[in-house]
Amino acid sequence: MIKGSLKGWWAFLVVAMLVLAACAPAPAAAPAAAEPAGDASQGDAPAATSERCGDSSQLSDSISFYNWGDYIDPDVLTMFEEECGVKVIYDTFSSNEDLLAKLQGGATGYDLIVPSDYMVAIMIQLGLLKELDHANIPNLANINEQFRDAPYDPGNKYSVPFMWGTAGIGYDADKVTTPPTSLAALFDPAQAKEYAGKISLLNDARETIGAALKYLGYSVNSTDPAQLEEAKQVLLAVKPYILTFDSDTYSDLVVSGETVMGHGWNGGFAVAIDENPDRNLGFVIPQEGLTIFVDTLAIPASAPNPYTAEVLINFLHEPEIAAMNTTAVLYPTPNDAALEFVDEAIKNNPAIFPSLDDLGNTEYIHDLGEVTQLYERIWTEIKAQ
Ligand code: N2P
Repeated sequence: MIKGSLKGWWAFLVVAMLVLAACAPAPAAAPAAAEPAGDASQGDAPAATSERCGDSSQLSDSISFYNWGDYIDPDVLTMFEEECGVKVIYDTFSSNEDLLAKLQGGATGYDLIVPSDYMVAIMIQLGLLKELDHANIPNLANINEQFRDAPYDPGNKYSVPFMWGTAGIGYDADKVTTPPTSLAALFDPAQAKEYAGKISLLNDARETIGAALKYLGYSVNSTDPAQLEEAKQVLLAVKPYILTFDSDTYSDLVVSGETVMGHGWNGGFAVAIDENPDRNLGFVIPQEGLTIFVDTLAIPASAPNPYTAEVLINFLHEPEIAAMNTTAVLYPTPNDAALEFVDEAIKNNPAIFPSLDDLGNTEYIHDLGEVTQLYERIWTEIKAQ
């Protein structure tokens, strides 16, 4: 268990982002492609852009960035807009599957997206990503070797790691009898019943079925139909005690007292812990282990402004910029050069920067090919019940 003690002005910005995200209407379609449709909009680009902006004559007027919620320091986007003269059209999604559905549904306006590891593999196979020109992304060299050249994208041909993290359980220690250490807190009906209506689970087929599989002692990547059926039964048995399946506000729910514990990702809870130093909030990776992820910056094959997207990827991996982001969203950056600009209190907080040596039971989600459909079917059944 960890407790937060960090304080920061950025907390306000994160809350503001949450409020904005909550108020924003769900976009019916991808934002319109920037005008003109081509990448270059010579003449319009401001005369003086910083050296962090690449070749200004090739920059588009705007760029459409589709990211997870609460996953950027808004100041970074403003800096990019002001420094490079490119307007950022920013929108958010809540799961890899939603992102995929958006692209498969024919959305063509996005220039920069943030798929996780396994989703990169899926999108490469489907031809949905554009090969990156590494010459435009020299800051790739700042990425820790452990996160480069991963099996989901050998050679980082299509993706650059953005942030990484783990799933776990966040909780209010003043409202639970004992702080959770095991997935049994969520999935043993006898235990979950004690907090009936005060528990949330991620709204994410692979994460949540994966968590139930982990509780049962199986892999989050199980392809065994019998194990998957067992996981489904686990989820159905506790569903009456689940307030909501939610991937965006799980930590707010604990803060507001609507839940006492929730399944979520580390940074979301780390921000809540940090913003509420007077509360007894905690986050734990359960003893059974759970998921670890690397979310990446990638460019859709259909992107109208791929050059500008590469420039933004590179900008996001300037050491100071990556440090700003990690400090705001409290997910660990894979950018080694950024670490000297990150507070010791953040770097040494194991809930924010888990020790990579200490994650033995955690697993990356893998692309399971056709078995994915079985997960989707089970997920639909669980949600429908
Ligand atoms: C940020 C979401 C983290 C993404 N709110 C998990 N892959």
